[in-house]
Amino acid sequence: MPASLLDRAPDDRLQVLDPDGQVVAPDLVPDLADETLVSMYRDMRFARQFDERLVSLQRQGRLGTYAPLAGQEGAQIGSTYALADDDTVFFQYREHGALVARGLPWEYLLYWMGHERGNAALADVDVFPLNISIGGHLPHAVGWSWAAKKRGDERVGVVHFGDGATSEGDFHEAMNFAGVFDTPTLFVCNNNQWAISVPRDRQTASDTIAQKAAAYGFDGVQVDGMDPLATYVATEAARERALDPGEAARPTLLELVQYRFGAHTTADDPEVYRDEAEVEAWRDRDPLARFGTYLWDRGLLDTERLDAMNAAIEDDVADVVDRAEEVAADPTDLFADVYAEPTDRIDEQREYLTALRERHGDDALTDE
Ligand SMILES: Cc1ncc(C[n+]2csc(CCOP(=O)(O)OP(=O)(O)O)c2C)c(N)n1
Ligand SMILES: [Mg+2]
Repeated sequence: MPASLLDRAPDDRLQVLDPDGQVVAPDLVPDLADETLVSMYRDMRFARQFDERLVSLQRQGRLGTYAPLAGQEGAQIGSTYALADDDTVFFQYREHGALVARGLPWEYLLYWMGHERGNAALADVDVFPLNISIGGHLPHAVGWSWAAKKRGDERVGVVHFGDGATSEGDFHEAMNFAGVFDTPTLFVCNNNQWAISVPRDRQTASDTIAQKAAAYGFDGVQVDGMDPLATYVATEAARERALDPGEAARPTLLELVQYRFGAHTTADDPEVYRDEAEVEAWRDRDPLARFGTYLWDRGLLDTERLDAMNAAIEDDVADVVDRAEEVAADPTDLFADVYAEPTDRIDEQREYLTALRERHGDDALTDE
C-alpha cells in the first residue's frame, strides 16, 4: 500500500468498511489472504470473549481490577496485523487485543492477578511491560525506535496510548524528539472518547488529535478505529514510511477514533458520567459486527464456521484462565524489585509479613 494514503488532511477520516460492513474505499482494501482475514476476525472474537471472561473473574474475586477493551478490537488487532513480528509494541493497559494478535502469552493473565511474572512474559513477543503511568511509555518507545534505527534494524516501535495521554508532557516530548530525529515510531492514539470521566472535548481544544502531529513536523491521520481494514492499511503505510531507507523516513501519528463500550475499569461506574444513548449509538459501529458482515458477504464465514470458531475460542480462553489460576502467589514478592538492593525498611516489612503468615496463615492478610 503506498505511503501516500497518509497524505491527507488530519480530519479526512480514513475508512474502508462502513458500519454495515460495506466497502466504501475499494482501492484501499488490503491484499490479504482469506486465512489472514479469518484469523483477524477470530482474534477479535477471542479478544471480546477474553474480555467478558476477565470482567466476570474480577466480579468473582478471582482477578484484580481490570480495564475492559470491548469496542476497541478493530483498532488493536487491525493495527497489529500490519506489523512485522519483531516490531516492538508499547502499550497502556487496555490493549489486550494487540497482545492477542501477538499470540497472547497465557502468563499475561498473571499480571491482572497481581504477579509480576505476567509482565515479564511479554518480552517473548516483543512487547514492553504494561504501562499504568499515563504517557510514561511514549519516551521509552521513541528511545527504543531511535536505537533500532541506529543499529540499522528494519523494525518500528508502535506505541498505544489514549486520548487522555495527549495532555501529558511525555506525549509532547516524545513526539518532538521523534520528529527531530525521524525515529521509526508509530504513535497510535486510541481515542475512545473518554479518559475515565473526562470527555474528549474537555481533553483538548484541537479539532482532532491527528492535527497535533503538525506541531512536530510529521503527519497525523485520523482513522475509523472501529474498522479493522482501515487501521490495518493506515498502520501498514505508516510502517512503510517510518522504514523508508532515504529522506522520506518519518514517524506518524494515527488517531484511531473508537469507543469503549464498557467501564474505564472494573472499579468504575460509567453511568454516572455518560448517557446510555451515547453508548448505543457507538454500538452500531461495533467492529466485530462490521467485519463479520464483510467476511460473511465474501463467503468466508457461515453459521457452521462461526459456531466452530466460538467453541474453539471458549476452550482457548478457559485454558488460559486455568493455567493462570494454577499458579500460587507468593505475597512476599511484593517486596522484590522495589529497589535493586532492599532497604532496611523493606526487609523489616518482609519479615513482618512472613511472621504474620506463620502465626495466622494467609487469612491474616485480609484482616490486618
Ligand atoms: C500520570 C498519570 N496520571 C493520572 C493517572 C490516573 N489515570 C488512570 S487512567 C486515566 C485516564 C487515561 O485516559 P486515556 O489516556 O484516554 O486512556 P483510556 O483509559 O481511555 O484507554 C488516568 C487519568 C495515571 N494512571 N497516570
Ligand atoms: Mg481514552
